[in-house]
Amino acid sequence: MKRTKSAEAFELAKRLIPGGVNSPVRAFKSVGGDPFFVRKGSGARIWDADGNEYVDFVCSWGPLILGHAHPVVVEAVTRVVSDGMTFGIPTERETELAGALCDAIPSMKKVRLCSSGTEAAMSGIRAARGFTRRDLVVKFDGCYHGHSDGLLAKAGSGVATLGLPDSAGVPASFTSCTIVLPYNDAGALAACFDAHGSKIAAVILEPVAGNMGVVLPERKFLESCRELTRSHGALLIFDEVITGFRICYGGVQKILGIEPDITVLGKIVGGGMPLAAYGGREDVMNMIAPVGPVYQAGTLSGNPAAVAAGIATLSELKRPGFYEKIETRGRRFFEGLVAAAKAAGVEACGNSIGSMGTLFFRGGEVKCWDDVKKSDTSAYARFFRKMLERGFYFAPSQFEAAFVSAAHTDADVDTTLRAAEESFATD
Ligand code: HOZ
Repeated sequence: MKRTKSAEAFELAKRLIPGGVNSPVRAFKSVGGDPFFVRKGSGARIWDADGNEYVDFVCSWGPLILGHAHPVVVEAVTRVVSDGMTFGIPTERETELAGALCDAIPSMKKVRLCSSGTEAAMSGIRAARGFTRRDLVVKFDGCYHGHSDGLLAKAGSGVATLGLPDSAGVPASFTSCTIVLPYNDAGALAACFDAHGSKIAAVILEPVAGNMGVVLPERKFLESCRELTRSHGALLIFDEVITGFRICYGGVQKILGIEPDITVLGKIVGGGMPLAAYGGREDVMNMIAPVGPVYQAGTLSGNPAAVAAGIATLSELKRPGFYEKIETRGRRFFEGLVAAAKAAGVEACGNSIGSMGTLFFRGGEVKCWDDVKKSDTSAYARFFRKMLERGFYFAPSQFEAAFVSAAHTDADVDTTLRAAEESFATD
């Protein structure tokens, strides 16, 4: 595959943009080589600056559950932007989207729209601290809740990919209120509450982790999160930026049967535009200004184009059988990847739920970051490069999820699995 135009674009970008990318996860640092530059997307496919075509399993890191440039979403956005791109004044559609989110997620009685998952998670925590009048926040190793200062402690996603324990530029005092525990470890959480229970404002977690690769929660762990927060007067925050509307219409909390006090949303709810949200209990959300004293704001919050994309996307997700279909395809895809690896004698295991999953290059089971980090990242890098050469784009990191969209067909799954078999056979 020739990528000369991408190479030129990258050289130019590097002169003007740190690392040539506007988010570190876009660099191919851990898989070798340089990123390609994309020009166009349609359905399950993207095309780079040199005209190479790829089947896309990154889907912009999760938002594109309908695939690229879905006509209903494009039409909705086009219609809205011709009437004005931003007002900084309330619009009726914001209430419509808020209503759709609260209807879909029963634990969400009120919701505030903002522009990014980072902002939503940061603001959800601020609401919890304001409500409880406590400072400590518990997060879990390998979970990623955006790049706000206090949450850049043992974070997943690009932080894990680059092997950073935390981030320079964050004063130690900012993370001194963050306690990091192992995911799926109910005992460690109980011990933490024994020691600091009266000072903990919130426990925040991805109820299904997607930012260290996909890691599924154990029932007992989730129940402990709920019971311990409740009994100690702390709040439970589910970061459903990835899982919201990914596994079912609403949060994965619906399937898990556990209700948090606050839910953080992003990605799919913005239909590919910059939109995120946090919401939950009415008494907690009434802490937010202008009703209460917790300040959070944004010029582009509830942006008309982003709201239109979100509403259009949710309306498509409501179609009967949408999730059943995508789940069946996802299962076949992720089980097929693991089977292909094993058949070729490659040590691998997989975690998946619905249309999101990760193939880990290690045997055994993966239940927490300590398990994830024992994966053979060089083997993942070889897999990534071989698949890319064949026209299949996976995340450029072992520590991320792959996504199947409604635009991926059974034939896409078949050709990808055949390419994976070839890649493993030549490893
Ligand atoms: N949650 C995304 C990847 N796990 C973040 C994407 C980004 O940082 O650009």
